[in-house]
Amino acid sequence: MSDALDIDALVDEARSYIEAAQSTEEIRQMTANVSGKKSPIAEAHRALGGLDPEERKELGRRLHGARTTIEELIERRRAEITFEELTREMAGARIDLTEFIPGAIVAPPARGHLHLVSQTRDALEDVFVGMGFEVAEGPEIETDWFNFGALNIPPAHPARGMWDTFYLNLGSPESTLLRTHTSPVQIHLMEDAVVNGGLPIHAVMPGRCYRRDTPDARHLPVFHQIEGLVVDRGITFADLAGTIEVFTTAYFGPDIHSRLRPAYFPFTEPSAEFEVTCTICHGEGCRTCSMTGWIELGGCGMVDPAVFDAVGIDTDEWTGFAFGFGIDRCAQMRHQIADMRALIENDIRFLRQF
Ligand code: FA5
Repeated sequence: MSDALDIDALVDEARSYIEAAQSTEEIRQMTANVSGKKSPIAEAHRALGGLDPEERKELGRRLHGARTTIEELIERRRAEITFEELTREMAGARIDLTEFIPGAIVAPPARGHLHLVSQTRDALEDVFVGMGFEVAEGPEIETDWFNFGALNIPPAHPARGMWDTFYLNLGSPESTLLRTHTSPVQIHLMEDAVVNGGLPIHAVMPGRCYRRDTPDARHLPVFHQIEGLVVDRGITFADLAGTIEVFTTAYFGPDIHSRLRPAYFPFTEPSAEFEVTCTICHGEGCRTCSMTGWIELGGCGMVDPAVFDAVGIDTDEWTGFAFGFGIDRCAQMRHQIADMRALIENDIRFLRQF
């Protein structure tokens, strides 16, 4: 008992029991065996009583050290086992939803795709980029000047009635509004070109527009237009008509043609309405095109000199044309959608067809 090796062997034996324990229950049993009342260390303590005082003091100190070591080993193993058991329990508690959905493992979740209007905007941009146009964008919140004034529509001009406007702070000195068309982006581009020497301009400008229009089969209060602007030397109406026709056949296919009909816009002179063959009846006449065989897509014309004056472009040197048409209307025509409101109803059965 007084041999130091006995105490080391006692600790080693306890250690091997402690390390062998694999569960909370085994830890409980093992603790009783290696440090309980009937454990070898407890017996060694009891045997101290028969020793002389000096020997008892020395051996008592070493036995106390051995007990501390054993208790530390037990606590460390207990912590390890608690962690292992918790980890196992948490893994078991995770709900595997695929168990409840037959075929879920073999059928991955369906992937979404771009909305038809976004796809149409991208396709339109591609056609115009192929024709040599650049793509630009402008703000959706505009001042009165960009949406109307610079476009030759002064305050109280009767033409303002063409665009029923959502004003944001009507009556303030610099009133702001939600743009009613993409034409104000023309003004941004031309002002920028004048300041930074950016003429000539060949650009298209897609974007969202807002009007207090009552929704119906052909109108939404929030819709999309794509604007076109060319400012160069020697530009004529023939360039405009040719551009519209090339675009029409490139986007809608060789059977669909365009025609221009006289119209009025304050920012173009002369102005025209741009129509394409009705894709539903291929020009024969149907309910959608009111038996005319044609569908209106947008407006166009030669840039009015008053607009060039507003932005400071020299009308002796430069001429230009502009057009603006509905992206939603293009999607409607290309995919023969009877009612435009379907585009914003978010019915997944409709949307996933495109
Ligand atoms: C304009 O907005 C002019 N800025 C177009 C323009 C540009 C003319 C450059 C000349 C030069 P208009 O209000 O007609 O014009 O609208 C053009 C097209 O936008 C319409 O033909 C239609 O395709 C689409 N559009 C207009 N309002 C709506 C609406 N509420 N919902 C869906 N599409 C609309």
